[in-house]
Amino acid sequence: MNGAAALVKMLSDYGVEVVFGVPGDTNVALYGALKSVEGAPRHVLCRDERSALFMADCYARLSGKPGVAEVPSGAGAMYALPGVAEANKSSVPVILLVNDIPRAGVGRGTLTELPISELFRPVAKHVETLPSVAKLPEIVRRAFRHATAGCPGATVLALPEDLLYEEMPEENVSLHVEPQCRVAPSYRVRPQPEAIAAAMAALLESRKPLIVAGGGVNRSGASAALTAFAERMHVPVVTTITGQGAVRDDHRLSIGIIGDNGFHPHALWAQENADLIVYIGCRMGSVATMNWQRPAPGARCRIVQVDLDPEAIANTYEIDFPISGDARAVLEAMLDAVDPDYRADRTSWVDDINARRREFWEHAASMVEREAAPIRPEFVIETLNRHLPTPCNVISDAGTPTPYSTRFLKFRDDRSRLVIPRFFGGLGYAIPAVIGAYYAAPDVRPVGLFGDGSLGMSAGELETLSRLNIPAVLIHFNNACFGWIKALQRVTSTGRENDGTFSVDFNAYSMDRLADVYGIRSFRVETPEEFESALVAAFGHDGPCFIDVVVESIANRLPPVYSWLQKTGVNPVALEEMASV
Ligand SMILES: Cc1ncc(C[n+]2csc(CCOP(=O)(O)OP(=O)(O)O)c2C)c(N)n1
Ligand SMILES: [Mg+2]
Repeated sequence: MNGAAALVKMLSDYGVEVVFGVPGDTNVALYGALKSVEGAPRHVLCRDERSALFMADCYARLSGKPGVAEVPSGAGAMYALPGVAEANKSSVPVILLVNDIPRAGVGRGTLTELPISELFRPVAKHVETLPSVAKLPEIVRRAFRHATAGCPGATVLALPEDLLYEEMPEENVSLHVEPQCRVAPSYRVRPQPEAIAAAMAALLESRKPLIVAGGGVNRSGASAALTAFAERMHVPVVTTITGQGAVRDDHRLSIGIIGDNGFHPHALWAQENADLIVYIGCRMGSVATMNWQRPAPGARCRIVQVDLDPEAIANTYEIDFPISGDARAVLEAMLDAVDPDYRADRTSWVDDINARRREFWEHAASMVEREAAPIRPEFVIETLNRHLPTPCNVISDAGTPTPYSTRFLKFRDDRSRLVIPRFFGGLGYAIPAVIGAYYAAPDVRPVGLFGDGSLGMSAGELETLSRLNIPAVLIHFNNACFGWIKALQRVTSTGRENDGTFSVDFNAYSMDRLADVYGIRSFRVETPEEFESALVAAFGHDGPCFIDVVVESIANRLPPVYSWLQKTGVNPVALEEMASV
């Protein structure tokens, strides 16, 4: 057995079902093994390494298993960087295999030579270069352990191709795998009992507590534990964008989202009026705290912060009750600590929040422009709410889809998820990501939401989608511009000529024709009725579909982005000032 075959056998024993990749001059050994080793993972041929990594990222977010990608040396490795960085910062377990140049060429100006470990060190959790074929099993195990243990993240292995051709010695080498590292988190870090006791004592005293669920809750698979804890303690839950979906949207205690992008006024009200806030799996960074203004500095509200990474605790706020541990393990420990006779009574607090929540949704429903053309983005989401199959996985890119889907998309089941790669918000994620989503959950319909700027960066993967017949429904927000940036320029412009916008416009095209080239069922939609019937047809079709929707430009009417509304003198939380919807 050569090194490549041993690698593929180990991937298979780790339960890797699919490897996303792009071939190059250095991938021949690996491809030979992927083709011939029995039980080898399926190889998904991608059209761009960026996409391969985005597929692996989304696969991992939705399956909880490490997403594996492979790329060639040099340019291929460089193109893989964005997805490694996003996965790592979002604590998503991703493993990148770089098929590197043979060792004999190192330092000799070999075509595509690049210091892989130096390139990836700042953006990955762990990077290692294979020094000899006998070390391969060990570094593969380390890669899975680093990806899944502690705070999950991205790991990169540089594999000189000559070593993958070498025979694996039989003596003193074991190809065993560590079964716990097949999923993340591989080791659930339990909290300290004293920390739980202190936080629970404060929570029992609190009359107006609130839980803020961040991305860590979804990473740790803590939805059921969170729902059970919130119900037992009668504590309302708000989420950040990456925590969305942690408690189903129609639950009485699932209030809405906080943060700049798509915030719900009633969720912010709850945050402002709480006397104790439990942040779980939330770093309390710039987005979730609106540049550290919410909670207001010096506010008289006590804070519990739960994070897997103790170094992330109290980094931006003074924390009254720090708890280090896995989100699910902490919630289970807190639930265990509740006296069986305890009866929570926070009815008036929960009622107050829900009254505001109801008022918001009634107002929003009364303001949806159902006739407008170009179509309003909120109409797109509202219509999706009525037609999405249950469950479904929705993946959204930066630009118009983000604030509108975070604010208006509603899931009424426990399994559906909204995935937004929020740490870097790189455009061009959603189209490849629906492919990763499909392999993570083949029985769940993946839906991609993205703008025309984003499409320009990932259109090549329409071929992959078609070739693999992935039954994704792609919804293209076509506004002929980098709308988000155009809007930002308008918000910040101080009366320059040409309304202050600069170098953000495209020509207008019918992009359904592009999908058509690949044999993807496509629709061009300019009116609300056309959108509604296209959605019905798309969800009725079991192959890939592309809906090209001519939407109102985000630059023409402000989206629900708190800081932008504030900058233009609109009160972001006043319902009567909601421009529309
Ligand atoms: C790779 C990358 N480059 C640049 C940006 C900055 N950026 C954020 S939103 C945006 C405009 C998005 O345009 P489009 O996809 O058409 O969506 P729209 O805002 O028009 O709805 C840009 C350029 C980014 N997020 N990612
Ligand atoms: Mg656009």
